[in-house]
Amino acid sequence: MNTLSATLSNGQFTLVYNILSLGLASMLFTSIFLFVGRDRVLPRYRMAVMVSGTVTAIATYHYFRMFDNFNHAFAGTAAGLNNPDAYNVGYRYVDWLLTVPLLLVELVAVLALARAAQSSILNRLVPAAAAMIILGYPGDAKLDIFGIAPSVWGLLSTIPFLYILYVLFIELGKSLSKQSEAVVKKVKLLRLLLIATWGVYPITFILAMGSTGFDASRFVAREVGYSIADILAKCLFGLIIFSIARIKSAEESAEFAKSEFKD
Ligand code: RET
Repeated sequence: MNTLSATLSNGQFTLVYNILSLGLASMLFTSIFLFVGRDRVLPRYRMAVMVSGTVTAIATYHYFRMFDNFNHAFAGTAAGLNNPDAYNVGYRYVDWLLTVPLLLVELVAVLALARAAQSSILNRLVPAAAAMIILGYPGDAKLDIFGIAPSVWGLLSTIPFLYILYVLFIELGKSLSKQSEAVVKKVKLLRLLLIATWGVYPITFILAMGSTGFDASRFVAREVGYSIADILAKCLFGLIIFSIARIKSAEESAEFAKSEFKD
């Protein structure tokens, strides 16, 4: 049943193998760094750092599953044998379902907003994030639900996606006036990273759409796109959260600043 494009070349196999391996290493060691570094911020910021570490720890597990699953499905590549149907994109979606709400929690937690503002923002962001991912899954997995095309699932998923961006940029922007200049600078960097990396997911989705059957180059584009976006959206994002927590800790406690920073 496999046509030629249904077979990964050796180069394509190695590329996906390496990118999943890089993803696994990035998630694992960022988790260790964040858990070990938890005490290098004031207690009120520890939750944000712990949640960041939990996000990368959850992703470590899923990257391990994906790596294993990829090897299983494509181990016969050198001999021209593939079993693309055995590759399960569901691991990514379960990973996102757990980690995207947590990423939003860590962002809000590090700002240490008043409790009411915090829950009002999260009560809107978390359901929207869940809807975005649940609606995207049938499109990526090419499930036949009521004959709805993958592109339509993608479009439906884009509605909560745009809503999340709106809340983050407009609503959260209002709370920034209460933060110091150094923190505002970092948070703006964080938002820029967020839009740049979160934007990669729908673009990757579109690149991978197209044909109904398995297509090697689309498959490779999807795995590379999602993996790079994941490394930036989870690891780099978590490390910037850690750095914001340290700046805020130093601003709020002279004793902390003295013990952690030279000047
Ligand atoms: C999908 C389907 C197509 C439309 C859109 C999508 C958006 C996905 C996003 C995922 C973010 C994941 C993150 C994971 C890190 O842990 C589902 C691909 C808009 C934005 C940040």
